[in-house]
Amino acid sequence: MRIRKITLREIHLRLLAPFETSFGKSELRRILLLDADVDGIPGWGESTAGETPFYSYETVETAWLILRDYLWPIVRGREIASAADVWEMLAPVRGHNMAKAALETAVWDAEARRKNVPLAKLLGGTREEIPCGVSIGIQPSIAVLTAKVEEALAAGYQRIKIKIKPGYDEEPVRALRERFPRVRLMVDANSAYRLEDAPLKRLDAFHLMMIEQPLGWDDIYSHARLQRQLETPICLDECIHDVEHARAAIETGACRIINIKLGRVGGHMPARQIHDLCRAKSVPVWCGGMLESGIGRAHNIAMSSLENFSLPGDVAASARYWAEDIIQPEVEVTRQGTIRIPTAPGIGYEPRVDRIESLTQRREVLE
Ligand code: OSB
Ligand code: MG
Repeated sequence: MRIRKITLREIHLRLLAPFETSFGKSELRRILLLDADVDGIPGWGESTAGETPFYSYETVETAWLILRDYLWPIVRGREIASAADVWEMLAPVRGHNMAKAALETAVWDAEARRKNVPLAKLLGGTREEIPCGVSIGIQPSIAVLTAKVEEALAAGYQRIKIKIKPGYDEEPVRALRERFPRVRLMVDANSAYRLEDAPLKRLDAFHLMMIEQPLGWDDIYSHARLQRQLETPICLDECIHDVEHARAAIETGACRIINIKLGRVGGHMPARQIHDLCRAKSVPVWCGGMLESGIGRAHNIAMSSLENFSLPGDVAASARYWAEDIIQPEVEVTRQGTIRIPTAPGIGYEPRVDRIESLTQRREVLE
């Protein structure tokens, strides 16, 4: 197959509520969408690059530039045997995984549509539904936080993750543990701590499922030192950009769980490599979220159908984020806190092209 054309689009989507982490607050999402024309068949992808370079060095601007000036020229006019080959083709560009993922995942969608199979099946997924959790941002008070947790549990979500930062850690965790003694609870620090910070060790008292990415975004070594001092498993997010990072983290004991994000690792192929390595090492994985629109969310759901995605991920219902999503149907979560893998071809949800057009702030067509 050949990619005849790609369209880059920036859409703006306002979150229902601001999402606050240790690195900042997000309200209006700027989202880079990519749609590819693969021999006349459309494929859709989303770059999860943020508005700011505070989670990773990539932003909407860098992803756009790398796609236009470096990734598109690599694939333009080339015969591609399978979406599985795109990742290797893009390897000459170092890093910029979120830009790569937008393109790579779009080709997977197109290939699945062409073969008339759900993307989950094409990827080798075995699950019919996936377990879901929620990620709850930093809240103005413990009372508000508790109410948000209550609401998510009432909706059926299987685990609760809260964001923490220095000064907002032990207290909210203690409050939630007292109120919900048996709930599956975890925290995500987004690299806000240093190895010597005492609050991390104090979190061992609360039987958390895991502590996600407490230390430096590129510092596997310090996580290995920290994990030796903690009972609670460490889960790495920011540190894992490819399968060799995952290997280094597992072999040095820097984590016992890995969060896989399509954007951070560069697409479905590298995600599957990490998934397979983790399975071989008996390390469970789960799918992280980046406040995606329905397109990125649909790709997350397809990826999460792989066997070793055994822990509830951060992939939640569209209605937790948006007044109206850009896919049809929207992503819904069952009373049991699961999402059923769609059975329609490709990502399994239809992009609402008219709505996407009306949200588009800028566009560039590359032929
Ligand atoms: O670290 O998992 C993270 C959102 C933006 C950037 C980083 C992270 C997150 C989340 C949100 O936790 C997960 C979601 O999409 O609900
Ligand atoms: Mg995280």
